[in-house]
Amino acid sequence: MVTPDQYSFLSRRDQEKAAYNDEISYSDLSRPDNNICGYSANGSIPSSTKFHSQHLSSYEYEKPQNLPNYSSLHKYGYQRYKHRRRKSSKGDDLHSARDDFDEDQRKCGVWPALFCGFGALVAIGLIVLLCNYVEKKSKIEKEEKANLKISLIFTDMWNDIHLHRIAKTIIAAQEAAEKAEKLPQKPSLPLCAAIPATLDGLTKDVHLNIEVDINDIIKTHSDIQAGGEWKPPSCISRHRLAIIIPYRDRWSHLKVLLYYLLPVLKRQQIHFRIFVVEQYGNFTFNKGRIMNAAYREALKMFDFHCVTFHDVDLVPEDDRNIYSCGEHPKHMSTAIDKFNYRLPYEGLVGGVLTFRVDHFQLVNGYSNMYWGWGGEDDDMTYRILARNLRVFRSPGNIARYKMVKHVGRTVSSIRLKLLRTAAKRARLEGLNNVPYKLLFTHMEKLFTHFMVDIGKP
Ligand code: NGS
Repeated sequence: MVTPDQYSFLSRRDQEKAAYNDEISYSDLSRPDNNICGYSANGSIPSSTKFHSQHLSSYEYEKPQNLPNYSSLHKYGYQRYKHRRRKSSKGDDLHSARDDFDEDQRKCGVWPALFCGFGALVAIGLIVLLCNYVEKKSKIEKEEKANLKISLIFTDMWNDIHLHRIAKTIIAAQEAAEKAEKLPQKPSLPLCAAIPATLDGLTKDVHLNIEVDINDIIKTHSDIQAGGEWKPPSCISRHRLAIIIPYRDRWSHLKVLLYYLLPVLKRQQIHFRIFVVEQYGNFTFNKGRIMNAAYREALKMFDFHCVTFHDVDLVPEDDRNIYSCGEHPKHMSTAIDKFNYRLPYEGLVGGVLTFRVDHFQLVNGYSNMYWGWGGEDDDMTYRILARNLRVFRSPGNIARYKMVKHVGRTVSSIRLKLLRTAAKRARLEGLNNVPYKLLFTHMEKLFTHFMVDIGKP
């Protein structure tokens, strides 16, 4: 026999078997199955069942009568065939428990079924909706992911390109910086003093008859660059000067000049370059033309702002006479030994004359018309004055020169006549239309040598 407690622990099938085999001790069954309506999941008893259980406590359970075979029992469930006979407290038989049970089933069985069916439909509907929602969402997510992936690809590509450019710029900058670091960094030099402390002043040691070896001069001035350029190593010069020396067959004079002039220029801390311009051929000398030609050629080779036209036969004696240019053209050979260190006449600018570049161009250079000795320097005086410039003269006590004696110069026969029209011709002929042909340029150790063909008179 199975007690009700044991019965409750049996599986549904075993419970049905026990019931079928009549192995339940009904007398010990104090309370009925409270799951009559089948929807008391949490142990709470539906109102109709509660009512029954209250009454069932006093019920007498009877052995089931006329039980169907096990298969039909299994099919319809034990509860539907459990016969109960209810007795009132007064002992009256009211009606069979089966009637109650059937009534309960009518009350409880239809609505739950409908409710369950409706619930199932709702659940199925919800599931279908949920599935659609999930499916759509996953589809959207997939598309979004795909789009995102594409956009990310393009973004990555763009970033790559952009970053590549930035990286290239950075690398180039780094390389430039590294390169700049590797280059020797020259410390910025101070400006040279206006009156250098290296000046010696007047020297009595100028000797024009000395024998000078050009190689000795070159050795002494090995710091002069080929072409005759030099600048002070310890300061930035205040003056970039081109010295133009008109030349013909005066090699001995030139050597003496270089011998004395180069140390003077260095002590004066001038950034200079020396140009020796030679007239080609044996035609009469025209100093004006070759000086104009040399000026034009020198401008192509050296960035200068002062230019000195220097006779080859004049040697400086005093380094305080600075080879610089200023507000007016400067006549530097004021005092020549030949003239007892006095100016022979007021308008003389011959010998050594320094111009600012713009001044020389303003006066249109030298006249091209003076063939032979004399007159071209006096013509320049007129040009300077015609342009409202004055001639600045270095003081005679420092503007001292010695002149090498020379003979055999061809004198210009028309020089005085030309001088009458000097001011008028200044704009018409000169630097602007000097006829010449540069035959060669030699970069000598101590100077640049121009050979020019200026034609003939
Ligand atoms: C003048 C010349 C100048 C010359 C000066 C000094 O007479 O060209 O002597 O010459 N003027 C004329 O002939 C018109 S010097 O003795 O220094 O050779 O510069």
